[in-house]
Amino acid sequence: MRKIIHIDMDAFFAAVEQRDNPSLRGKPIAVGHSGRRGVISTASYEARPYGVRSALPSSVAQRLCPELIFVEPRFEVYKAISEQIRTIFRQYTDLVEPLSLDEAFLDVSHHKSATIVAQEIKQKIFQTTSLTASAGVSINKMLAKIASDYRKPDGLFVIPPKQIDSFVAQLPIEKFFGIGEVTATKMHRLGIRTGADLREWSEISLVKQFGKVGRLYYGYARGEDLRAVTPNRVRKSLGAEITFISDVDDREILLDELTAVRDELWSRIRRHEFHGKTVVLKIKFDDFQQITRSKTLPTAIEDINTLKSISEELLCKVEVENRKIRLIGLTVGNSTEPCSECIQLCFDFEQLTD
Ligand code: TTP
Ligand code: MG
Repeated sequence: MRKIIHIDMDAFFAAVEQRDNPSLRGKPIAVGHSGRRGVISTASYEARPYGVRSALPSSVAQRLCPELIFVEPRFEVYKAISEQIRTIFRQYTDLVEPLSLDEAFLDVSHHKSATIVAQEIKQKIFQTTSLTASAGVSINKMLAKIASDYRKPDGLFVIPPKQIDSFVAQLPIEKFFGIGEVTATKMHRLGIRTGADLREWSEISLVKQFGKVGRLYYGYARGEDLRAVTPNRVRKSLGAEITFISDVDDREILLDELTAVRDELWSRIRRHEFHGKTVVLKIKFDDFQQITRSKTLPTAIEDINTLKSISEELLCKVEVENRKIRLIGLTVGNSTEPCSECIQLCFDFEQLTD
């Protein structure tokens, strides 16, 4: 049996704004543009009793809650925090499936207690970001997602296997993950209001009413969801590169630069515990012509000396004499495809040759 956690930050954008501006704390705020055509991204918990919520036009929100304070979104800040929480998730499992900036599924089946992991993650998120998150714990994604919503904000709710049947039976169908407003309305029309009602329906009749997805609903009514937690980013390669402030035409200097790129790449490889067999050297000339040279080993590169000798060997294969070079890059991957995720090193040429 799997152990799945769903984590979701509370009033995410709004909580961040209240964190960073104490004068907004305890007040009804909406993150979004206040203009006539503006739409709200989210609202603080103080604004929600007025009916102010995500995706509402700003003008409507203002009418519902006259003292509502509008705050412009700061996406870079939300993205940075999202990265911070994902780093915490990865301390517990590789199987992290982010659904958006502020929520993710985690498969922690290899841990003894998913509940303790969820508690620890909530604590770490708070220590690191001063923000609260809610967590749901159960045996599959659907139940974990419902559970995280159940005790918001700052909640932790566990649906243990023995309680699944009774929990699902009393659950209003609009609370099921994946049943949106349109489906819920249709179900209401059919007299399906709770999990128990849904359970009365055979698989074939649900498919007749709702199409293929009816099969999923049939499982939902029984607390079943076989979907795996799938990390959506499969890293195919890691790379580093330098664009020179002024073009380089000296092999010795180029070798120095290659060393700097290689050291940066190696630290990334270690950080990501990446195992690649193919090294690709990329060189861009001053006329923007770009060439690559690559070598594939029978096994993954596990030490920096191998990376060093291969990268220098590849550089020897490039005719650089009498040509000006503006960029040098190295990638390690599993295939010979060029790097999709190279990073630009932020130091300039003069500093490197000191
Ligand atoms: P949610 O997790 O749906 O909402 P929330 O975190 O604000 O509140 P809750 O405590 O109920 O989880 O979405 C996360 C963020 O995504 C939210 O803060 C703002 C953004 N968002 C939008 O920009 N538009 C939308 O329609 C929704 C639903 C969210
Ligand atoms: Mg949220």
